[in-house]
Amino acid sequence: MLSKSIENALNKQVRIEAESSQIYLAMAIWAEVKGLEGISSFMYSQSDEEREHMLKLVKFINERGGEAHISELDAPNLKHKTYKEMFEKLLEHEIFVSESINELVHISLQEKDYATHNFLQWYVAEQIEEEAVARTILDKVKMIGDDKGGLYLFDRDIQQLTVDSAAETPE
Ligand code: OFO
Repeated sequence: MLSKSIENALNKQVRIEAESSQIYLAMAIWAEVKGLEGISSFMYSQSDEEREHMLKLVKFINERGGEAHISELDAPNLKHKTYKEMFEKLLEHEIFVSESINELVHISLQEKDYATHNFLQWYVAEQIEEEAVARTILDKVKMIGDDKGGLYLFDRDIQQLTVDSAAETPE
């Protein structure tokens, strides 16, 4: 059985995952209307993943005697000056999510809720992976700079990254 404070903290994370999904959906749209098809499909699949992260939390809360709460979401920022700026925001956002997960891990230990602590390890590992992907992408984006040919190839290659990560998405 979840304590009220753990239930509230997990529900805060439900909202963060839902907002992450919205943020990446907005990024997918930004890229799609600019004809950056690869980047856009990468963002669509990131958005789907975040929804899965949210659902995993929802199920856990409900299974442990709590009740998942779906709250109102803030509208994501739709303006990015460049695709580089967009990927910088993606990394920044993932770092924010990691900090939030770390805080949850901390609370679960404080309350000696080892089941929740154990459940959260999946998110800890996932965040390491997501931050690493975001950093690798950003390094490539920085390397490309203003080179249009580089952007063309990057947009093509990132599509492959989407296919690869979808193949290994955990349930
Ligand atoms: Fe990428 O944030 Fe979910 O966990």
